[in-house]
Amino acid sequence: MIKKKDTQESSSFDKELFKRSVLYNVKTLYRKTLEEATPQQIFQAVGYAIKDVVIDNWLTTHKEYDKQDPKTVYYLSMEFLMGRALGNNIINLQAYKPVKEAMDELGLDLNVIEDQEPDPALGNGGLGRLASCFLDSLSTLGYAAYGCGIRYRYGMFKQEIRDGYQIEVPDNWLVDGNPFELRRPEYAKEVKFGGYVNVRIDENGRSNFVQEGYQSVRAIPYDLPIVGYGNGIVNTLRIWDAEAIECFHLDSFDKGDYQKAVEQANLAKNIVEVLYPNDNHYAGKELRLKQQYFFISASVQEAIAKYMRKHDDIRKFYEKVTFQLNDTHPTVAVAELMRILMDEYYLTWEEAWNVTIKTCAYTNHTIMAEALEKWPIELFSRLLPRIYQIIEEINRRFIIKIQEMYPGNQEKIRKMAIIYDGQVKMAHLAIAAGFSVNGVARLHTEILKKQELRDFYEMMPEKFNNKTNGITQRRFLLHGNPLLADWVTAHVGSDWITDLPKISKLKIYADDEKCQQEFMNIKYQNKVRLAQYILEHNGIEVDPRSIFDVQVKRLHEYKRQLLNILHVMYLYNQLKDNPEMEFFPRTFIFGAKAAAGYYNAKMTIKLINSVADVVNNDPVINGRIKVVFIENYRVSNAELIFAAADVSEQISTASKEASGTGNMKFMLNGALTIGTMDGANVEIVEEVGAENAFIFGLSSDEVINFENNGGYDPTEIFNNDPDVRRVLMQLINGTFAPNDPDRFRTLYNSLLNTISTNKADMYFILKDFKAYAEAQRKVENAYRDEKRWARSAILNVACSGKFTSDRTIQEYVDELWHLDKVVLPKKVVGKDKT
Ligand code: TH1
Repeated sequence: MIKKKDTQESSSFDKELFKRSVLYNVKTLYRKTLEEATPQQIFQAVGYAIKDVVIDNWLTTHKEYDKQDPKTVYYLSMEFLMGRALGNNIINLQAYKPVKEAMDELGLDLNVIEDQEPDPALGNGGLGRLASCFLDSLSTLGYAAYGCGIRYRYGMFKQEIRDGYQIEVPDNWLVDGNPFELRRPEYAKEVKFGGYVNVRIDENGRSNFVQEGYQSVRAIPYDLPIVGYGNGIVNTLRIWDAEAIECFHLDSFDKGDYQKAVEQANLAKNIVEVLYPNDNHYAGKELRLKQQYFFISASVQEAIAKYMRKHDDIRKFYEKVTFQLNDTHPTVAVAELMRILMDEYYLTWEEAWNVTIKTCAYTNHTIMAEALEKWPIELFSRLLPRIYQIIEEINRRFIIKIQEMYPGNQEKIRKMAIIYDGQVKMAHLAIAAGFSVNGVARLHTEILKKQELRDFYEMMPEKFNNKTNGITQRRFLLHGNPLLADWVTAHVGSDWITDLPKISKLKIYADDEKCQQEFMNIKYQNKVRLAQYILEHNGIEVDPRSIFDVQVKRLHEYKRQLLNILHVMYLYNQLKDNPEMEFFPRTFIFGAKAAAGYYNAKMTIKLINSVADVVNNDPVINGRIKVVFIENYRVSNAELIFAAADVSEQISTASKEASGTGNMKFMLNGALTIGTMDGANVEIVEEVGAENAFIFGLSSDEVINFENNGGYDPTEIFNNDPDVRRVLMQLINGTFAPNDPDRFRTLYNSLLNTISTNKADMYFILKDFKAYAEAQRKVENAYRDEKRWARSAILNVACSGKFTSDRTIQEYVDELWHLDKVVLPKKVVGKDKT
């Protein structure tokens, strides 16, 4: 094995001090020796020891920010899907080797300790994980940034599979305490809900809008350190907890109102209780709007207070601050900023508007209609009366602008107004008030401009831009796949860790047979590691020599897990008919959480598990097809899964997946993509070449065309294609549900029945089926040629440079945020440049 260069490790890390720190923590936290401590207690002790190291850098960073006063981005997001912090912090401190040695010397296994940490899962999927990758990149690139979000008591639910069905179990991630967080009660903020708006004359004789008769909660910030890689920079993820206000500011009329006090206490308890487990879907719940305003009001108040500690002219706020809105969920920030500027700093409307439109920018992550946030006026104005008033005025002025541009055009107002048809449309507000509207992949941005947001683009083309998503190679290669990381470093040096495009130097090794063998051997070892995990968690034995074909992502109809499992059923039928046919053994691996109330998604999970039961145990199949559903897919097991994948399933209905980011993680780990020309797949194929991927199916234009003309007729395919017909009939004839043949009727209906769903096969599964099966045949043939496969896989790694979130963040900085780069004084920077 080639020896790894040691340039990735810090020379400044004091191993002996660290060991003493761990022992001391075990003693003072638990009154125990190392031998007596439980694994969880040892994790806590190690966590606190790491935090100790981080804290020094955190302090220095903020001292330096104070001195240099750099412009700061506030990344406002309802979701941060952070994943475990311990291993990541150690990696970014460049201390993995000494910490591992320290643990070895104490008789501890660092992997086992890392496994004790609960995944902080304060997000659903791609949107929340993107926010977390962005924070990693911001720190690593040396930009001043805050992530602002909610400290949900319960994050994304834990998924258990019982009898093949998903069961949701509460994720009490804070039970054992979080060693990395810092409670900051000195920065608490009051957030007000309800009541009514009054005009008051203040002591200076100015008339002023005030909210009265409200209920309020206290927002308490908890800070989590975001450690930059090897540069000593530590930014902050600030997540807000809610506490009841014990002495409330009620009017004299309400004093002693016991009922109100109880309601106020309940409000505080409920508001941060749980993350809504809906990905790409808007449910319109009142509590969700409360959550949004809660963390936005607290974050905006704090951003302004922090600015005013150093500056005196609030009119220049935008010179030092940008608010990036992660989808429309934080869009009330626009009105909250206006409110504070006018009601608390006495700016005129025009002055406040000038600040607001230069501060706020909006990222769109989806064109799915069901994800659009539209709040009923009644609910919105009752909960946020002053905010609603301000939005009404923004709307009034926006409509005037529309009329100036399109005189007499009522249609434009109907389509573009912020308030219309009894609803407040958050996307329209974000577009009207932001200086930027960006999509998250080139194709997605083009669809926004040409279709979804066409009217807005025509009116304000200068606001629209693309920022193709990215991922952090530090978590998804350096931490998640140490074997491949070391191999890459041995061949091209360690620059890729902070400069991913350098990984392209691997290209020259793609045709080198020795390198191909080494690469395939590493992939094999990672497959053995995952096979072990599957055996432990599923009790299923899988063959690491089979093709590992993986689809892991949220369960959603547009992502088409159903297409994947229908194809497995089709392969099963083929092998049953013709047991002697040539067939390369394949393991189909799924991992996905379904929103708790999403029936078709949950039944798809049941179907996958039912097919698994039949196929895995059929002697005719004899292990040549295995189907595995990995329970509780989350960031920590994702790292194992990407490392072990041969085939990456990215098979969304073209136009529906705005970007995807899992696709990039697979590529970075040397899996080949089978996918549609959707989202960032387009750019992945552009980088790696179509010959190193398996592209199939309708294009986004074709899909949109069908949709604009009332869909297509799947019955024709059903009638004319016996293979498809057989698979569909198996959904309703008990093949996979002998005791309840009707179990999958709803899935069958979603594909064929125009009566119950109005539109059949809205996601073009039957339309794309044949092309998918053909692409899968090509996958199998390609895999038989091991050298060719290895070459393609190495090229996927080598061409993944574009998809680092470092590149994405640099584009945001250069084109939108214009942040100042911060450099720390030499002594705190841990990086050993030898
Ligand atoms: C996802 C998109 O579906 C995905 O394509 C993209 O890569 C990712 O965002 C990051 O940009 C979205 N997640 C959500 C979650 C909610 C609402 C809308 C979207 S879009 C709750």
